[in-house]
Parts: sequence; C-alpha cells; structure tokens
Amino acid sequence: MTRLSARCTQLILPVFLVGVLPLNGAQFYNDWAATRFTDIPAQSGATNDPDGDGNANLVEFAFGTDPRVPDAITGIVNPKSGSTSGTNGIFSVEVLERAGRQPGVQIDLLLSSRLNGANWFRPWWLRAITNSLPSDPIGSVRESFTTRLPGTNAWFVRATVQLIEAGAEAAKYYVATNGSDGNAGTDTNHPFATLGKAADLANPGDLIYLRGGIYKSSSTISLSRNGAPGRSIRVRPYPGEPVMFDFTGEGTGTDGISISGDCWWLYGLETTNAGHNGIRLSGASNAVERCVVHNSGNTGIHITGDTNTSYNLVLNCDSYHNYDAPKHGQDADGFSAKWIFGPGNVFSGCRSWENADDGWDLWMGTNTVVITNCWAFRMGTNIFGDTDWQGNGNGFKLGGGYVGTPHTLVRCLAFGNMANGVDQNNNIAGQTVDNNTAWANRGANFDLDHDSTNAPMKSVHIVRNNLSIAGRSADSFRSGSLRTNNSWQVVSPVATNSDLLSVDYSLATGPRRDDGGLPELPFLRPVPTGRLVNQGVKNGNAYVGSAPDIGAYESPEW
Ligand SMILES: [Ca+2]
Ligand SMILES: [Ca+2]
Ligand SMILES: [Ca+2]
Ligand SMILES: [Ca+2]
Repeated sequence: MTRLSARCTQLILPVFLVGVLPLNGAQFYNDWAATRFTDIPAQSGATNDPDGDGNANLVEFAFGTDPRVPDAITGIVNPKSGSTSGTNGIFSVEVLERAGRQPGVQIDLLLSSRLNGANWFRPWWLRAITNSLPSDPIGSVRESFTTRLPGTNAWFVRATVQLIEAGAEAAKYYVATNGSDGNAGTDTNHPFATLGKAADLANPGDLIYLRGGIYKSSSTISLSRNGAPGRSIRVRPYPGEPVMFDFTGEGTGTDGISISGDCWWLYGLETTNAGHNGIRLSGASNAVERCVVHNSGNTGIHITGDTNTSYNLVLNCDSYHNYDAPKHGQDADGFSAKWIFGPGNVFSGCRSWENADDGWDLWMGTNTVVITNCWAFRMGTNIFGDTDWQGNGNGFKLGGGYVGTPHTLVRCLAFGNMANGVDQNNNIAGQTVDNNTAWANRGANFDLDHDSTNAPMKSVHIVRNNLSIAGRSADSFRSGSLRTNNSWQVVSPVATNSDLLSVDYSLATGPRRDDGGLPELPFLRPVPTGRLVNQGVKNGNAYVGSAPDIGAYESPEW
C-alpha cells in the first residue's frame, strides 16, 4: 500500500492482488520468461511464487521484476500529487513498469481511506504513459493514474493485476494472408487463406486463429454453421497480431461479415470499406466483442433477420465513419437493430461516432433491445463532403415506423450530435430511459415526444435519473411519461457544465482499457460531493453511496 496525500506521501507496503486468469495464463508468462531468462522457474503458473518473495509470477511479469530472485517490489507505486483541503482534489499516482508495458495485462489501482484496508474502491483513472527517469531500467515506462476526489482524505493505494490476453493456444484452424485454402488449415505452417474456408468447416467449440495482416475480400464472408451453447465457434486474431478485413470492391448492398449461424464469438477484428454492413447478425446467441467497424457503405454493426435472431451481444465495439453515399447519408448508422428480430439482443460498452445517420437506430424493431454503457457522439456531421447531405444525426433513435416496442437505454452518453441525443422517433411504446447523460446536442438532449401525427401510445415512458445539460432545443416528453429524479427535476437552478468535472471530449475516441472497457475520462462525470451525487431514485441499477447519482456515472464513495 502506498499512502497518498500532499502532506504525507509515505510508502508503507506494496500489496498486489492477482486477478482472474485465463486457463492458459501460464503459457503467456512462460513465453515472456523464455525470451528474458535462461531458465524458467519450475513453478511457472501465473499465480505461483517460486522465489517466495510474496509476489506471484504475474505480478513480477507486469512490473518487470525477476520471478527467480526474491526482490521486494518497491518504488513501483509513487504518489505524485494530492490535495488536503477543499473539494475535487486531484490525486495522481505513477506506476513504474520496469519491463515496459506488458500487453494484455490490466493494472488497476484501488484506494482506501483506512489503513486497515476496509472499503477499497476503484475510482476512475485517467491514464497516460509518461517518460521514464534517467535512473529507471532501460525499456521501462511510467504510467500516470490521475483522478479527482474530495480532497480531505489521505488515501492508501494498492494495485491489482489482471491478465487479459492469455497467449496462443492450440486452435482447430489457422488462417493467414499468405495461406492457401488448399492447405489443411490445421496448423500455423499450413494455414487457409480465407476465414470463409475455416468457417465452412468449423464445429462447436472450435477456435479459428487469424494471423496478422490485411485480408482483402470483395464478397461477403459468411459464418453460417452453428456452435452450441457454451461451445461457441471462436474467431480471433492470433495474440499480438492485428487483423483487418478490407472489403474494398464490394458492391453496394453487399455485407462484410455475415453471421447467420448461432453461437459464434467474433473477437478483436477490424473491418473497413464493406459495401453495406461491416458486420451483420441474423443468427442467435452470437457475441461480437472488441471489434472495430468503420467506413462501411451502410450501418456498421447491424442486427436483423427473423424471430430466431435473438440473444446476440455486441460488446465493447467501436463503429465510426460509416456512410451511404448513394442516399447521401440517410441510412448509415453506427449500430442498429431493425425490423424483425427476437428477444435478448444487447449492446454494451460500445462507441459510435461521426456516422452519417444515427448512433444507434432501432427502426421498426420487433423486440426489446437493451443498450447499456454506450456512447453516441457527433452523429450526422457531414465530414464526407456530401453536397446533398441527408444524414439525421440522432444519438440513440429508439424505434420508429409506429411499431410499438419498449426498449431500454441505461447509463449511456449522447453528446454533440447534430439532431437529438435520445430520440423516440415514431415508436408507439413507452421506453425505459434511466441514468443517461445527454450534453450539448444540436437538437434536444431528450426528445421522447417525437411523433408528428401524435399516434396513441401503448404505454408510457419511464424516465429516471437522467442528466441533461446544454441541449440546443428544450427536452420534451409525451404527456403521461413517468419522470422521476431527472436533473431538471432535482437540481435548481438547472444543471450546467459547472456540475461536471470536465467537458473536454478530446479523448472520447481514445484507446480503451486493456480489458476492452471504455476509456475512463473526467468528461461528463459529476463533481464529487456535488449537486448530482446520490440524488437519483433507486431503479434497480447498481449504484454506490446512499442512492444513484444523476446521469451515467456514479461518484465513488468510501
Ligand atoms: Ca515471486
Ligand atoms: Ca522476484
Ligand atoms: Ca438511421
Ligand atoms: Ca451514488
């Protein structure tokens, strides 16, 4: 633990917790050790401690100490600044990673105000790599962690280390840009050339590795076979080798990757220049995780099909610069679930920016979609030089076409969109809109009264704990909407930028955490102990402190 305060920056004792480990974490660590040492300790598991110095191999791996030699890990966690009075103190800690920043290892810092270690919590941390000092080992980096908390406490600091990437495992099929579909495809020296070839052979539980590089394809890659529950067919890059699919040359209306089968798990892929959707989902129980989809000719990641199109998860994906030139931007959304699909489809942890039309569009969707912890920003901006621009520019468009389906939008950010932040469109069912933050949209932040014909509603909107600041048009809601504990109801005078830690959105498109999570920024977070904290109504969503905060973020308490 390191004690952090301005008056007393005192190193007490470093304590490292080792996080959840993938099954083959030992191999990842062994690969590292093999390149650095002439021998690998007999106890080479990530949680083993063969030198008995109290630091598990994974910790020594993360911080660059020797797993074979007892060495106290000192000088790793260094308080840089703290404040002792007033509120909103800035606390900064620097972490020395002697062996450089290990890919796939998530280091987090926990704080407690008590020496006995009660009430550890993880605040948000703005992270930046800083220069190493002349006395640091060659190849080391220092990573700064900065947060803002009320300034009257001294904090004890400890680190957790979690292994995210586990290194290569044995795969059923290998694909490489220099491969051949005439190869056996079952080892890395005889890879296939196309993902489609492997996909046509895959069975439940199979892993397909893609070696790094750019895969060019002018036709749709179809994933039509089925995995099984608990035994998805996994498609992912070989560890440490970025993979891009470039669909340049596809015709308008031709998708990039089409998942019509069930139980596929696509992880860590990038697509560009698809003729139509970058990734289209029409099967069931599929996961698309940590994929980046951009410059598609229509919506980036799209769910549609039939009633079997259900329980798909789109997790921690980014979708940007998608644009349909023939219709001057009126169709291409970042993410969408449209027309016919079944229940259980979820978007979580995703970012959508600068797409031609909307961030999310649930146009005429026939079943409830949950969108949680997602960001939609700068939609509808004509960055494409289109002289007959038709893009809408809503952040979250919750349905349309007078189909009545209740959707759920929770803990999302909508900001800087050219039209509305959150928009009902012509959905005639009530929507659940809880704990969202809408800021500086060019239309209304919340327009849940968007229906020019005023068609009768099947149910009422539930609108709780939302934060609205600096929308250009007034927020509006269908009469009868159940509105509870929103910023405009509990804060007077109305909430302004001064209720926020930051309105600097410049890092919103920045890198994600190692675990795939959204970047942690001060942007749009409530001022600690400010007017938005603990002012929400308990609505079933997790919170800290005595009650939910207003908006998408919870201030930590201790
Ligand atoms: Ca050790
Ligand atoms: Ca050691
Ligand atoms: Ca749209
Ligand atoms: Ca709270």
